[in-house]
Amino acid sequence: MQLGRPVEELVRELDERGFVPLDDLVPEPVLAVMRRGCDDLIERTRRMRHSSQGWQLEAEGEGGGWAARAEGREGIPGKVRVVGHAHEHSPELAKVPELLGLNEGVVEPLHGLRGDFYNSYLWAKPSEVGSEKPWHQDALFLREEFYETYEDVFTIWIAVDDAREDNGCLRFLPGSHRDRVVQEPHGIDREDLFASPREPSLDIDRLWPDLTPVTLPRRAGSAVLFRAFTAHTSSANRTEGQRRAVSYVYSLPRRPGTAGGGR
Ligand SMILES: O=C(O)CCC(=O)C(=O)O
Repeated sequence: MQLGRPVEELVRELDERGFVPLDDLVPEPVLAVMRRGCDDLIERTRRMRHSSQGWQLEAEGEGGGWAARAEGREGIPGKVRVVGHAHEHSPELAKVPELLGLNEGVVEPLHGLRGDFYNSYLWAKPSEVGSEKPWHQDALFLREEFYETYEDVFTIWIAVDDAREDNGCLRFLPGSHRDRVVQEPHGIDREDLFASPREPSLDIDRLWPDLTPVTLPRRAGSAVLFRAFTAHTSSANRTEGQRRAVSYVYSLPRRPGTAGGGR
């Protein structure tokens, strides 16, 4: 696997900023496999009316697809926002980590140990109605017990289409990971996150007044790797094209000599 830059440089940048771009990570034949996997999952949602926890459709009205799912309202068939456990539903997306050698070629060099595969997601950001993903830290979704075995996660987010500012590329808040504090969004029940009609959303100006967000467009086949505490967001997609992406998440075992139990 070609990371394109010296590993020490990537590790330093990841430590300082909480994310690191990985340019041209995916060769065209593997990107073709990913496109097929995404298309197949999206096609299946044409027959869906309601979201489940794993398959979230976009929806009209306040709070978009997140609120509609929590309130049992109908979503828009074929306009899927996110599919969790994507590898369990798509043989194509399931084989990508192996095809790319993500664990031995990316996780191990950057963490020092291989990770444990945790989950994969299709982030479909469909045309016209693709909704904003508010500022959040993925650590919010990890339980306390996680830190007994693991110290963090690496999410490897891969653009399947060009991700631009106008169709909802990711934005990051460099340095927001440093304190390893999970910031709890207002109005959220931590024990039952998915029941809340309000999607977790952080007020980054109040929480991190000294940090400045950066917007990170990615060409199809390029990726970004980020940590669990790194605050990030993506804006809405009002364009006529979709902005598909797939993320592969690895839990990072504690390295020898680092403290166990809790963050
Ligand atoms: O792709 C997106 O729009 C959001 C991705 C995201 O928030 C994540 O991978 O945690």
